[in-house]
Amino acid sequence: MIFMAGTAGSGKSLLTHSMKEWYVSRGEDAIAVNLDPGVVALPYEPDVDVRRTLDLRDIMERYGLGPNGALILATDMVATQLASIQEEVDSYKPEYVIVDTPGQTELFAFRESGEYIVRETKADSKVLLFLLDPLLAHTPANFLSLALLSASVGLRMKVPRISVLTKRDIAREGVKRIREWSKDAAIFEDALSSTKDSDQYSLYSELFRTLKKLTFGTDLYPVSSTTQEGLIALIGEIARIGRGGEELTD
Ligand SMILES: Nc1nc2c(ncn2[C@@H]2O[C@H](COP(=O)(O)OP(=O)(O)OP(=O)(O)O)[C@@H](O)[C@H]2O)c(=O)[nH]1
Ligand SMILES: [Mg+2]
Repeated sequence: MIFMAGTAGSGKSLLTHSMKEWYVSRGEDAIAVNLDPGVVALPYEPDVDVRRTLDLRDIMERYGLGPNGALILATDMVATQLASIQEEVDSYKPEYVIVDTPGQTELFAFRESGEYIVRETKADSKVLLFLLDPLLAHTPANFLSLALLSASVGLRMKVPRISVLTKRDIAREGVKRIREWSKDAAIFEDALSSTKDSDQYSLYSELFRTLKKLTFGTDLYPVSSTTQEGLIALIGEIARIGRGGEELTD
């Protein structure tokens, strides 16, 4: 089971679409699950969709809530429906379940309900993809903020996490730079020293070095959901985690 997490607009829904297409085109049974009760349009046809039982407008009226309050309540209500969602998922007998989560990642990642869903769903293996938008992570300080968010989501969810750089087709230079920063603290610090954030140099570099320890050496996987570049490497890593971390031997 593959959970998508990441800031609003980072590419969760399009990657859900692209990965499902990839698996299905290779004859694998894959389904897409939408856990976002507030989404209006999706780039894929969800096989399981919480919007079939949770109507945001109805929740707003019934509980006298505004759109944000209703979205929080609806996201929490998803957890109460986990048994029926699981039943629906299982009825497909899928090999891969790709789970798209609410746009505002804190609704899923920082509330008890999100943790509960990830913990209590039954699957042979689980992995969380944390999507980083290179257009947002374009300065060392922004990259650090997103990497911190990725690490804290990983700590909370307690399942293997892969950090994914999305939109590589439209941010090639940015993706290259970010990968260099992520691999080498000295390159990150060098880039940081020439930005307006350099007054926070020692704090940022200390955070960055702590983060490198926290992420346990996980690499950043650059992908494009539009051209499918990088998808094979990402899917290979998901498969490796699914096998319990073994390397392919042939
Ligand atoms: N060129 C390009 N555009 C992308 C890629 N991934 C996502 N996008 C675009 O980025 C925008 C946001 O993508 P979504 O998949 O909706 O992102 P999301 O994280 O699901 O967003 P919310 O659920 O609304 O927070 C859309 O306009 C996508 O078409 C990519 O790999 N390449
Ligand atoms: Mg989305």
